[in-house]
Amino acid sequence: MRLHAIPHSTNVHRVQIALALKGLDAELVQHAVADRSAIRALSGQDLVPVLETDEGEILTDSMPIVAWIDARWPEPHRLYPEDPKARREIEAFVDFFNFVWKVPPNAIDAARGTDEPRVAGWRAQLSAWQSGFDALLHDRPFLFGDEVSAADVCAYPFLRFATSSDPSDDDLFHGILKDSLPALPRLSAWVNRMANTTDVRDAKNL
Ligand SMILES: N[C@@H](CCC(=O)N[C@@H](CS)C(=O)NCC(=O)O)C(=O)O
Repeated sequence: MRLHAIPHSTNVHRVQIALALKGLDAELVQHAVADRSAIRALSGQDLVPVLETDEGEILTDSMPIVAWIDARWPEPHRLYPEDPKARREIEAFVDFFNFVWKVPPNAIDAARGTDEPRVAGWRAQLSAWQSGFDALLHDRPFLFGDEVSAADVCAYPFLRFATSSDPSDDDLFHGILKDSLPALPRLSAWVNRMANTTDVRDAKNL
């Protein structure tokens, strides 16, 4: 398999984590941020991740790629549980994260320097959601239970910036996350747990 990426991509990181959890390897193909021509030629769109499977399929969009990996390699355990109720809860979390949670960081990016009251409002929203994630971790190690699930894979590449102190990471979007996400205790412990569980090395270069 070949995984197409750009440097510092949070959405690529999700796929790398899923591959690591399944004990799989994929060749990482890094593209320049400013030149998406090869990605477009391969997949018909400009965004990463793009996964080229061994059968020659071209897959786009991080969480559908994670779901594809999970269905194809269910061992050592499912990231999307087979039980329909548990699966639906995790799918709902993933939809919330992709379609709702991602709005404020992008809005902060757009409004920064021009509309500080709105920026403060978006930051307050992100901070409140941190408390909600922290509450999910009461008495359990991962967001939806005792095992890592697709919810953890979805959120970790973004929420890990709550505890990041890497001065060499000058990515603008990561800076917004660092400034906006309080490092609450259970959430910080989860970030460490995820880093150890997934064992994805060199994550800052993804
Ligand atoms: N829904 C897509 C979003 C992919 C996405 O936004 N990828 C970013 C990198 S993290 C990208 O390619 N951005 C380039 C751009 O916006 O020009 C997914 O989850 O994979």
